[in-house]
Amino acid sequence: KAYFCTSRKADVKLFCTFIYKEGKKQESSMAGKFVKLQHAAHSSTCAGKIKKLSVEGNIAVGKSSLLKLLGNVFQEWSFVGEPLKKWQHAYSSSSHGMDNLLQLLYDNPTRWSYTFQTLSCMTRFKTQIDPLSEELLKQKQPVRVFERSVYSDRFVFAKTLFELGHLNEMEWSMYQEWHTFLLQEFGERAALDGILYLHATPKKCFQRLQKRARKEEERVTQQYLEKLHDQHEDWLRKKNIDVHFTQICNIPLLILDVEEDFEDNPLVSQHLINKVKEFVVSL
Ligand code: UDP
Ligand code: DCM
Ligand code: MG
Repeated sequence: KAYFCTSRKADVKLFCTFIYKEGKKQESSMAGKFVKLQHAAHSSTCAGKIKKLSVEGNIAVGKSSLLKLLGNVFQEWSFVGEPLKKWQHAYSSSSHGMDNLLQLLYDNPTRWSYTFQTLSCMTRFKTQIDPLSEELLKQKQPVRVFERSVYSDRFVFAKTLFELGHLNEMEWSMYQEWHTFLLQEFGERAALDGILYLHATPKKCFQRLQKRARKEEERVTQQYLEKLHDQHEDWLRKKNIDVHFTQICNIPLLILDVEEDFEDNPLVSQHLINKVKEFVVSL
């Protein structure tokens, strides 16, 4: 009972000791219960269920900038940026200057798309099911905001790379199979309560991409952003792609128009903040 209200390490330890002393037979059935309780503690606190959101949108539309803006206002919320560093420095000990998977992806997409999408989705899964911190658990109404999700990994990026011929039939089938399996296994823990969809024209995203000037993205074309834009629209607005995961089918969606710069623009920023606040309260 105590465990539903807190995930403090001491409580977990007590529970485990109890399981151990009860002997082998008890151990397995209690361990099963423990795992269930542990899952419940991932999403519940004494006061209420955590609200988990992802910020979706094209490359360079302004997702990280929005997270930063929200972080300044809602300091008690938890924010999880994309694990980009892990993609730029993947397994460096085993390679010779070959550890920047983002660079490899754009240099030779047909060779590296499957590898990249495997790593990006794996790192994302890990962060999306991460247990809540003690600090977050203490809050009356905890909120966690992710930059992108395992859903956009599949329904935007992997799908696009397949349609462009960079994932072959076998790689796309394998990807879908393990992605579906992981969602079946971790579905509840990876579930989201809402999506913030940042919308701007591909032209604007391309301008922002050039302004940011990430060296790995030098080869990214506006045409590629147009394809990703259409994929977002199909998935989130038109809802005409086959998303067979119940957790994501009818998820509340807030579409934010960010064509106009919000960075360093207090009026536009305040408008976005108000909209996000209203949306989160409504969930
Ligand atoms: N940016 C901008 N105006 C905005 C929001 C973002 O000029 O209103 C710039 C930001 O400074 C960065 C680039 O656009 O140089 C891409 O933004 P971000 O990294 O936030 O995009 P993401 O890829 O995370 O969506
Ligand atoms: N990216 C990708 N596939 C994914 C997720 C991200 O190819 N499943 C790429 C797109 C961007 C970079 O990673 O080049 C990070 O995205 P952003 O700049 O939108 O934050
Ligand atoms: Mg970003």
